[in-house]
Amino acid sequence: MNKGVIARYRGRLPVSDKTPVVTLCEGSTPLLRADLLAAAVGLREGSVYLKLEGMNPTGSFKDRGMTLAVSKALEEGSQGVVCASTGNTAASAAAYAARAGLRCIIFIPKAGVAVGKIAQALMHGSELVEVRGNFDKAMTVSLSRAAELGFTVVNSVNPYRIEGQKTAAFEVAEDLGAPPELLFLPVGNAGNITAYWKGFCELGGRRPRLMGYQAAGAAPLVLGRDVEDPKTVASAIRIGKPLSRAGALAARDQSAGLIDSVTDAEIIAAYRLLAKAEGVFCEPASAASVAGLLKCRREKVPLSGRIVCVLTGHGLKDPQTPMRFKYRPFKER
Ligand code: AN7
Repeated sequence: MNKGVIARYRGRLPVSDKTPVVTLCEGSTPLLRADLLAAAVGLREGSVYLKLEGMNPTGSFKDRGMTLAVSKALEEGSQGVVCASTGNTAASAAAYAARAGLRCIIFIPKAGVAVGKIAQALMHGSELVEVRGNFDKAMTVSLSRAAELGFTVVNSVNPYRIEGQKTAAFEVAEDLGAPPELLFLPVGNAGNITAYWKGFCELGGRRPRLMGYQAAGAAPLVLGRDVEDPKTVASAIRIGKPLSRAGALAARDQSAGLIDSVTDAEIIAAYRLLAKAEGVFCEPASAASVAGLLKCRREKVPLSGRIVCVLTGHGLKDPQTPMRFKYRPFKER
């Protein structure tokens, strides 16, 4: 039975017998073979896999880090948690705080958070503050309010978030029997790429090249400078000043990987391909990983060995984006 990532990886996480474990049985997510995608990039069957992080309890990878961050906040006697979020961190913090009996205060950008994530934050009883401006503004406001309140910040500046999220690397390596050659993932605040790298390093042995993808209109790590007004259809990664910049660049350089960008059109094409060809509905930001893989193919980047694309969040988080497209009506044939 899956009892959550703290139970599964207790020996590799900063917890003790005294840590009250707040879990929703996150982690142990599927690693799905994607043979049609493999064919689309010219590889043989069994070489491309999708890590379905949308199968976590609140529908995103954030739950791995949140179980640890909220458990430690409770252990340390915190009265509440605070975060800024493009939505998924908010939904996850709200759920784990509810379970822990802690207050949860959330700062979100006024425009552009997917509706499913707001529904989750509200249902779990968090106190939602809409900040005029983008995520980066919400982050600034959130940090100063948290300090005033004396509450725990559960953004990925909280080291327990990264500790929890590194468990995804352990699972991928266990499921494949070894780490993959290449691991593709979307990059926003860059906590996740930092966490995967930490996880693979702790495992020892051969480490994958980490291939991180930002949206072209929100690509500070590709441009090498902050983006004042980030723009992309992938609202989860609409971030101009990533918190874990240093971790991301270290992961890129030490793994001989790269951090590149994909356009909104490339993200949407991958998003639709995954749903239609593989039967996997992820949210737009998540499809940036697969858009990155397809871009590598187009640009003739050598692809070999086993490849994992991380799909960070579930498609139902954002039920509005699919309504923009045209669909084929029923026809006799
Ligand atoms: C689906 O919830 O930043 O590079 O505030 O929701 O670790 O930031 C979400 C980020 C990728 C990027 N995919 O991960 C937030 C938030 C999805 C996401 C990312 C996010 P990081």
